[in-house]
Amino acid sequence: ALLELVRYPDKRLRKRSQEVVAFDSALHQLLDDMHETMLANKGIGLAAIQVGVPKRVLLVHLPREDDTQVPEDCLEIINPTLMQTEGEILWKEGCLSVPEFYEEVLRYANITLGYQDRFGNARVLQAGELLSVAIQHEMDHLNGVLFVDKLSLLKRKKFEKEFKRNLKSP
Ligand code: QAP
Ligand code: CO
Repeated sequence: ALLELVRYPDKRLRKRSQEVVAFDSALHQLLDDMHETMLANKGIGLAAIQVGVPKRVLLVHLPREDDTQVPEDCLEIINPTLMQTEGEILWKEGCLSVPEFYEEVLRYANITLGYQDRFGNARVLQAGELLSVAIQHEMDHLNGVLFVDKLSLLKRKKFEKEFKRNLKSP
């Protein structure tokens, strides 16, 4: 089913999400509904709290060279932990919970990630570039952090200004 997106400045986006302990059919349904919701909104990444569920669950589904999103490419990441990081990279980010705003954020260039899949199996993933950035962005959601929190003071002011303007004339 299609779920409703939680948007800034909703307080739920500031919650710390809880570890998943049950890898059951309810979790699988959540993952499937999150995927449907992400694709319907033209997203490439989504954390569970963005649909109002405070669990440490995220999806990253990057498009291929021809810009299509192929179902088997979707990464389902549960209870992630950063095991290793390397370098820095500036990437222009957006977020389904902060529509129509895009700005550059400083991230680790390469990461090694430990996580669990939908069945609770432990996995390790190495990522660079966009995949690395997307995972870091979604992991921040699990701790109640948004990409706009990571902007320089000047760019944060620009965001606040645009947000207030959009409130008046959406
Ligand atoms: C997070 O972001 C991300 O404003 C995923 O109007 C960001 O899917 C990963 C979106 C940057 C890697 C790099 C945003 C869709 C989607 C919007 C998204 C919008 C429609 C954002
Ligand atoms: Co986001």
